[in-house]
Amino acid sequence: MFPRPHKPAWKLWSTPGAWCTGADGGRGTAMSALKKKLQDRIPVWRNDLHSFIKEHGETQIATVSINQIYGGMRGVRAMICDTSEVPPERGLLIRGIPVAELTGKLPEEIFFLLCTGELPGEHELHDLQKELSRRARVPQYIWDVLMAMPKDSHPMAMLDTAVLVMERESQFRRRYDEGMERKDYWEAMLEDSLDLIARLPGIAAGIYRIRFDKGPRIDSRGDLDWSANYVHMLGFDDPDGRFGKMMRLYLVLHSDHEGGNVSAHACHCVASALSDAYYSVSAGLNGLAGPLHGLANQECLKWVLMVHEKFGGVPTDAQLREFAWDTLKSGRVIPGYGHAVLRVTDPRFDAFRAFGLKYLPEDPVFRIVDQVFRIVPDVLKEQGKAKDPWPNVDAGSGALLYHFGLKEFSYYTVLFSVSRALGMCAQMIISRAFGEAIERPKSSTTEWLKAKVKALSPKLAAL
Ligand code: FAM
Repeated sequence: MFPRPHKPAWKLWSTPGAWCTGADGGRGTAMSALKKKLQDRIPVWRNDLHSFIKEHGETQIATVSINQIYGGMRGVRAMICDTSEVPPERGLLIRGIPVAELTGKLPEEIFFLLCTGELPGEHELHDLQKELSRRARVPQYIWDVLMAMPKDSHPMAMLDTAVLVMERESQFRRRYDEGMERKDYWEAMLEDSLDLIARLPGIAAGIYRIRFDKGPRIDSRGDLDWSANYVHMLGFDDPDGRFGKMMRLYLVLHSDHEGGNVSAHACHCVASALSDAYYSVSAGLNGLAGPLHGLANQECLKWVLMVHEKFGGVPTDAQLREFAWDTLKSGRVIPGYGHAVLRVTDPRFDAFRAFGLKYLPEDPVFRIVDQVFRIVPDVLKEQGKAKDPWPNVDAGSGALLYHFGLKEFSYYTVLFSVSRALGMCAQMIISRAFGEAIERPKSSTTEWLKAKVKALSPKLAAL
């Protein structure tokens, strides 16, 4: 089948309602509660969007400076993400709810919220858990591929490979090839997303056990929720349930962080070419593996442990201040601090810190994390470079994982990935439902920019 020309779907909504038929294409197949909710919501969203774009499509909402072009497009409002937003002075809101109010929820509940804008009711949650459990089995071919990888492969490279190798199972690609109608794209994306999300804990836990010689893989259990199953398959003893609680919190807090961060944006960009969920999430994971993004959590713990080792425990405030300055003077960043968008302490850091204060206040590594929080913002302010001197999500999570015995730093970004897949998938489902266009911003050469500036400035033109 030849690819069809891709017009943004809203341009095709000339007949309101044309995109509003049942998402199961009238086939009347059994439908999950999540799919049913989306099927109810999507026509409403589409009609609303159609009227909005029709009425205001030409309204200018932003301009772009040369600083922004060379500065990683910071602050340029040029994409849509309805699942979550990050106001610089408040931090993460998931569908308008501050993340601090969601810390007692299950990751599955967050996924439902990200997709639909509502937390699931009891029946809807149970139904989603059943869906995930039904799809959780990891096929043998994935293990064969992972086992064939070099022993020193980074766990992120292993996770990414596993995601990519599953592409052969994509329902979106199969149905696209069969001529699926555009109004049904979101439904196929939902199917792929559920398959992927269901399998990720098993795959990620398997990677942990293979990569770090932890013994045979552990099968999932039908009676456990998504995150409890992950903990079970990692193979940790958790007699008092604290590790399980921490992992649930971890998987909630990392789930989404609006659309412009590297992983979400890479995923969105690739998905906009109608690449399926496996290709797109794989692209997002490659971005998450970078040290300025998802890898910062491993870097951060390394830094804290260096402090611990150098001073033989918790240092004095003066020693820590000096250590922080030494890091800056050597041209390195202090990992876990600063943010491209946030201008306050990340509420996700606050949530981890609250957990640490409650469950492991005497742990020396956690005490250093807490001390860094008291000392480093002032050091960064004094240095005067970082626009945000406050801790981000990565500043505290590693110390908690370390406390519970998960000491293999290079695995930490895999945990982040399992959680972030929830947001990436939810964003792709919504973007397919909205029929968003293929991304294709215009780039400029530096010569073009210089000529433009000259033309705009009469004084420069006269030179
Ligand atoms: N330590 C030292 N310098 C820092 C810094 C930090 N923690 N944060 C920012 N700066 C520097 C930055 O390198 C830049 O220096 P140059 O002008 O010499 O290039 C200057 O301050 C201005 O940067 P900014 O505008 O405040 O930050 P950016 O938006 O360019 O970058 C981050 C944002 C997150 C990449 C940056 O703060 C950083 O490198 N932090 C440390 C790594 C980290 O924790 N990353 C995780 C981010 C997290 F949210 C995630 O994605 N998981």
